[in-house]
Amino acid sequence: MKKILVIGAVGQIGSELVPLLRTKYGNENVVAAGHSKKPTDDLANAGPFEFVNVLDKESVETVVKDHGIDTIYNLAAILSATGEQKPQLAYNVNNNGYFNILEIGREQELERIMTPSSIAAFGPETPRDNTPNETILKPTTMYGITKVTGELLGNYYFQKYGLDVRGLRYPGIISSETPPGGGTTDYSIEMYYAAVKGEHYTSFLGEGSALPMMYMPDALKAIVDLAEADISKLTHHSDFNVNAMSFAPEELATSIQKECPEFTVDYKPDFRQAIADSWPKSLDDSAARQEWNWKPGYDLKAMTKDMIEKLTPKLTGE
Ligand code: AKB
Repeated sequence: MKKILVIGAVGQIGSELVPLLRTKYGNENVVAAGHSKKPTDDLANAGPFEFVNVLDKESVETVVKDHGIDTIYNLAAILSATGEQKPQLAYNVNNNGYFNILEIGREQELERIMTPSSIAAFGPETPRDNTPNETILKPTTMYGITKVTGELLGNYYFQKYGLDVRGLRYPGIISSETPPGGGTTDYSIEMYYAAVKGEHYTSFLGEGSALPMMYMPDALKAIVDLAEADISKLTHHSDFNVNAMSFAPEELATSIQKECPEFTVDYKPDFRQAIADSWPKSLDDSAARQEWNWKPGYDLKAMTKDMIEKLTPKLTGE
C-alpha cells in the first residue's frame, strides 16, 4: 500500500494534487504537509495534515517515520519572480530543501521521490521553438539554476543510490482553485480573475511573449502518470519536457474576450519580462510521450471555457 507525503500541499499544485491522490489511494494514505500557510478545512480534515519545513530535515523525517511514508511529492519551491527578488531564499529552499528530501529518501530507503522541474531550467542560449528535451541548460535566473541542480541531483541519486526520483519540467500552470505566488507565468491567472470580476487588466508581460502553458488537470495527470509509469520504460528520470499549449498575453486576452466581450487589457512589462524572454516558447515532449504515454487534454479554448465557468460563481456569486 502506498503511503504518500505531499510537501507544499497548501500551494497552487499541492492543494489540488492532494484531493486527487486521496481519491486514488485513500484519504488516510496521503499526508498533506504545509509550512506556514493555513490549510483549507478540506485539506486539513479529509486526511492527515502536518506542518513541516524542508529546511528542517528532522521535521520531515519525523513525519516520514510516524506515517510510514514510502513516496514523497516535493512541491516546496520559491518560483521565478520571487526568486529574482530573493535569490538567497530561492537557493536555500529549492536546493538545500530538496537535498534534505533526497537524503531522507536515501536514508529511509523510500520507494519514490516526485518533484517538479520547470521550463526555467532553460536559458537564453537554448533553442526557443520546440525546445528539445536534451539541450543547453544555462538558465540566467536563480530559480532556473536551482531547477537544473534539482534535475541533476535527482538523476545522480537514481544512478548512484537506486533512489527512484522522477520529475518533469512544468510550463506555466493555470488553475481556478489556489492562486500561485511569485511566478512569471502568473499574469495568465490574473488575467482570468480580472476578466471574470469585470475589471481591466494590465499585463506585466508584453505582447508577443509566447510561453508554454498547461491547465491544472493536465498538470496533475502528468505528475501522477509519471509516478505510476513502469520504471523499465524510463530512459529519462528527473527531466521530462511536457507540452500542452503555448500563447502570448494578447492571444490569451483574445481567447477570454470570446467569453467576456467587455474585457480590456493593456501591457506594461516589468522585470519579469526579462525572465520570460529567457524561456522557451514551446517544447518537444516526445520523450514523455514515448516513455510514459504523456498526452495533454486541454487546449487554450477548452481551458478558457472551463476557467470562466469555475471562476464565475467563485468571484461573482452568480
Ligand atoms: C514560474 O513562472 O516561475 C513558474 C514556472 C514556469 O516554473 N510558473
